[in-house]
Amino acid sequence: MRYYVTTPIYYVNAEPHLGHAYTTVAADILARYHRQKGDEVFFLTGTDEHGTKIAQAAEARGCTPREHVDQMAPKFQELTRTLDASNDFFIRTTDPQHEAFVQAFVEKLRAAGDIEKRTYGGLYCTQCEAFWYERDLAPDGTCPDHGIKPVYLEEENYYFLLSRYQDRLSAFFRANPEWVRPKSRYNEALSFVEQGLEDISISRSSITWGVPVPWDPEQVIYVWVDALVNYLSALTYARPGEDLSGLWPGFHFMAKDILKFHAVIWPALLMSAGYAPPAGEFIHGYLLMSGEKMSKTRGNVLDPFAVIATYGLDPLRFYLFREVTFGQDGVISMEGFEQRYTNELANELGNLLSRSVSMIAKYRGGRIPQAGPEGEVMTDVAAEGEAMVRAAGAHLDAVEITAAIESVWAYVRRLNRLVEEEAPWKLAKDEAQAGRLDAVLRALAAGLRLVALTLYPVIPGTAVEILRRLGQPHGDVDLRLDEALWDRLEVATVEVAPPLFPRIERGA
Ligand code: ME8
Repeated sequence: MRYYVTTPIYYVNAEPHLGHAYTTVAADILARYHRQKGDEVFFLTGTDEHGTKIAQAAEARGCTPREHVDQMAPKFQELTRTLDASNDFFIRTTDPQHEAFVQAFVEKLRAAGDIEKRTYGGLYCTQCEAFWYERDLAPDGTCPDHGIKPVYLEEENYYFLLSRYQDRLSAFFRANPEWVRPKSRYNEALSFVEQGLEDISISRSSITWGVPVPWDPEQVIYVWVDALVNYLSALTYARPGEDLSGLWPGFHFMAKDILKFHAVIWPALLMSAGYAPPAGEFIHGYLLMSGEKMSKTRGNVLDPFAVIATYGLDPLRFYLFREVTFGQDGVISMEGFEQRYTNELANELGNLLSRSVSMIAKYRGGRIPQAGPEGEVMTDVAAEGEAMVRAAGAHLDAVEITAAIESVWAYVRRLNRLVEEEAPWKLAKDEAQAGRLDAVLRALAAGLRLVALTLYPVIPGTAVEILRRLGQPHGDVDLRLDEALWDRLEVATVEVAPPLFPRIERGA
């Protein structure tokens, strides 16, 4: 199976923030999961560098757009690395190969007879890089996404005849009821299509920071067309000498702010240019801080670099997907983060590993016991562990990241109960119970190994560390899900080491 997965390409008008980190980690979780299944995965992320919004940001900083994007793009690349995202390529829309591809793409729209020159005037929000109808604005006339007033803009531009695609889009939606998820977003996009589509301007004459329209270099291509096309262009030059076009169609992740572009305009552009529509799209909700969407324009952003520097990467990756049901909006806070860090990561998972490893060290000289006849008493724990692996997988197949984590966590708690119920420290005092103690210690190691393999997509560093401390192989092939069987536990020597999640030092 092929799995081509993308994030939005982020605007480089300001610093990267936690909202960007969120989508990148979501796509990374799915990319890692599909690699564990043995799929051929290609994971793309990148930056959106043209358009008015970027040109204005550059002007405000007193530099040229080129200087601006060359300073900002590396910060987004650094975020990708800091998040340990396993992306196969990072695209910048100022890459010359991308620009050439965009020009060829709009030529295809023109060859299909879908481009016309017209004059249009309307209210334009630079932050959205989109026109708004007055009826869709907030009562005070501001853009509902950014809280600022759009400005009137009138230009003679090239139009893409989106209205022509209404029937084909409706038919595509009806034939593929799951192509946009969750369902509420599918319904929203479909109703947008069925309300009647208007043609859209796909060029700008008032700005110069963009890809020139090939047949009229006085105009530049509308930044959204330029941006969407990245999902195709990247495949032509991500691996020099290799054409990856066969990976299309891809699966897109994004938040609901850019649903219409991806679920309505993008498939129509693809149809016009002769490509298949996307394989699917998952539209997640907003991370909210104190009840408001976290956004650069509103200035209420959390700096992912700072959180990671203080607490480490995996606690952040875990918290975002544990706390906020993936697909819904959710409030995040530092207090909530610290609570989950302490209660779940440090106490439930971290302690389970420390206890298990130190009991194996203390009672069995650090060697995981062989499977013996008393192993029978652990059949329930074994069956539940393998069922947990399947349940988490089914959730990830359905892009239910939060539910997948919940399946694993119920099992982490199950293993903690096992320790309490069996009280290995008591078994250790009775020579007659030696077989049972072997079985319990072995079960803890086997269970933790399954936990590590299933949590790997979400907290890869921690998962590999758990396997390492249990003396288990942890190379790419060892992480494959077909290895996630109870009996694959190797008899190995464990390593006693400091807590996985150290206590948070206040005021440090
Ligand atoms: O829209 N909660 O770029 P952008 C959750 N360049 N996700 C959030 C978020 C929040 N508070 N804030 C941002 C653009 N995001 C275009 C995309 S794609 C061809 C072009 C994430 O920098 C989320 O994925 O404004 C959202 O869709 C994206 O960042 C918007 O990033």
